[in-house]
Amino acid sequence: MRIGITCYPTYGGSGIVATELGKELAARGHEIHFITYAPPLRLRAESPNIHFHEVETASYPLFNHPPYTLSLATMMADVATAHKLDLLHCHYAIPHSVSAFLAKSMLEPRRLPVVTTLHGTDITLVGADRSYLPITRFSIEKSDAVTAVSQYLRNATYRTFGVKKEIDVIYNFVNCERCGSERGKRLRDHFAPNGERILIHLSNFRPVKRPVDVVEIFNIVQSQLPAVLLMVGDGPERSNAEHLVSRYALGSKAHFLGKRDDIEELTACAHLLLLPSDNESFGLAALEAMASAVPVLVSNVGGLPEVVTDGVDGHLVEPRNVEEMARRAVEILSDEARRIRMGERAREKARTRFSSSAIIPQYEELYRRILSDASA
Ligand code: GMT
Repeated sequence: MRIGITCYPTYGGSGIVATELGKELAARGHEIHFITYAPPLRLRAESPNIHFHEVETASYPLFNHPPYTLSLATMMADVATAHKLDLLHCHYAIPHSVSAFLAKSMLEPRRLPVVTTLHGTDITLVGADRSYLPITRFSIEKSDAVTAVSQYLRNATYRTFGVKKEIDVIYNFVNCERCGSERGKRLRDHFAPNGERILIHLSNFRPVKRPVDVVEIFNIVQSQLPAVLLMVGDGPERSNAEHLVSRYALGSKAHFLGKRDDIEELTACAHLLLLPSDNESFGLAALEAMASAVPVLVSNVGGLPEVVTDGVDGHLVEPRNVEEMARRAVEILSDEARRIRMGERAREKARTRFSSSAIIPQYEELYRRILSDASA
């Protein structure tokens, strides 16, 4: 199949899922065309089946905000025509599925099916803003197929938008062949030369991720056992988290690494991942850690209970309860045999339920379904 994929190319779960999906589909022989304003971050020239089309937005003194949505729609229609695309797959509803609807309308009577994958904040935050709600609902209803990355998100979409549309749940995935605890050895020696326990947090440091809580949790943990903290990513809450690190004089133990490309190695070097978010429709960072046999300590919110089983492959704790999170972290980190068992079960779950080999065929099946509807 020839598939156009649009996503946010910057750091963020939805862009990562879209990019990895494109790479997996290309490896299975599909022709993939990324259509977005910059090359997606995890995309490298790794397959002749992958193409990138940059959307440029012309500025003009009259435009207060250059109309990206329109430039994107035009590029989608152009690429669909020039490369005979079978369908467009949009990740994150706003504004991508609106642009796709425009592109599809421009090309009529030719039929160009549109798949929209909802990721989370496009529904729970942005889509629920009154000014965006009607157009998001419209773009969901106009998509030929809609998927959500968890049952939680599917239900939240029905609740928020009152749409009648059938929404398929297709969980996020991880390529288990690229993950493994052995990959973390070099970095473990580097960050924890004296055998300290390594805690890791990986996010875009938006307030919803609660990176300041991560520092609070770490402060309690390090008072009870030798530990270091790796803070990976960047975003608006980073300076608050850094400020707390200096207030607690944790500078030698807490490392802010910024945006990194070696996520698999970094995750694999950790003994525990912390994700104390206020909300998470799925929690891709948790899944990536689990695939490397790293147990996870996450909030009991959103789609996280669909990914993590409390007491089996990690722990689910009420958000903002830093004392309880710290207690659970110390419990996991002070019993290495139990921690390893949890990590093994985490890896097993990632492999059996969320591996690319389990999930990608679900997307392929969905594409086939809408293409056969389209030709009916
Ligand atoms: O988490 C973010 O802030 C980024 C956001 C995105 O769309 O890029 O992530 C959402 O999509 C990810 C991939 O499906 C999910 O793993 C995250 O849980 C979800 N974030 C939230 O729901 C807050």
